[in-house]
Amino acid sequence: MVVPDPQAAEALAERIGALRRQRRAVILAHNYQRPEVQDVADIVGDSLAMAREAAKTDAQTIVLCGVHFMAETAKLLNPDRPVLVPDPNAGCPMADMTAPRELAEAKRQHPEATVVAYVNSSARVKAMADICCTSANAVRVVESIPAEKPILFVPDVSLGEYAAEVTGRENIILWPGFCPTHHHILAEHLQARRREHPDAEVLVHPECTREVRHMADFIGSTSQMLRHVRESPKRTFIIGTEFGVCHTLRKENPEKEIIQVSSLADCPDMKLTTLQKVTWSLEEMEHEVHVPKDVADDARRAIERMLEVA
Ligand code: CIZ
Ligand code: SF4
Repeated sequence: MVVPDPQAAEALAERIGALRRQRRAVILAHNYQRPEVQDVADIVGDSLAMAREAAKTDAQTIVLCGVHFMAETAKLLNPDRPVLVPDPNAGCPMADMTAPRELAEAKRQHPEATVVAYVNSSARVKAMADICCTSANAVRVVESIPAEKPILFVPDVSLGEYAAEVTGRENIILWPGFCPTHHHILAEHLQARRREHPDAEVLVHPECTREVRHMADFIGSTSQMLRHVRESPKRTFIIGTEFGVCHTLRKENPEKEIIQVSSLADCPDMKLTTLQKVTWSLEEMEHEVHVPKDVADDARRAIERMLEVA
């Protein structure tokens, strides 16, 4: 990761502040963004929180610091305003593991299945799903589907497997997608951190492998981890997710010790967004994200169904 020069970062942050006022923009940053990008954002959160909070603002432009599917989600919930991404190359390898044509084929093979799409999927895939879910509500979404109905869960095998474990559902067909960053977190990393901090509580994301999940004290999304650390009486926490979230955890809990599980828990796509690119994005009003209207209408319906049940 490029370490920013603090003076240059300060000058860029000031320039971003001036451009934000001039453009009447709101800046959203995902919990996995670089610390200095989180610090210039108006809203820091998970993908759904960012999209929903943006909808409440009267900003004319939305700048989304995250990856492509998050910008699409922000566009789905804010169809009348431009949504800009500072780096159009920032994608999500897991979202790319379900191509619409592959899903169409799987739906033909399982015509009776309810398709659940994790938000980490393209708008086209969401549009082909019956309902979406996030890592915070996957269990509730699965529980909302009648027990006799098979479920085709895309794209994350780990989140789908986790929801199956918690609900006891056996009729979930899992897609073989995964997050390379979360699968870089190994059982031996957790063991090593636990030896160093025997009193710590271990929190992991449901995108982690089953072996890692089974070693944790708490399994949850980034928003759930943030709440858990805020409310827990413990003093030390080992964090098993992309390490960007450690920035907010430390800011919110200065008296607590936040331990990153492994330096490998780094999402290169998330780190493509830099302060310089946020500045350019506001200067040039680029790169605008578009979702075709027919796709957007169907994808929004799948998100709205999720919001009704979870
Ligand atoms: O929904 C999100 O933003 C993701 C991808 C993870 C999380 O746990 O917040
Ligand atoms: Fe995708 Fe994993 Fe990066 Fe999240 S951390 S954007 S799931 S590759």
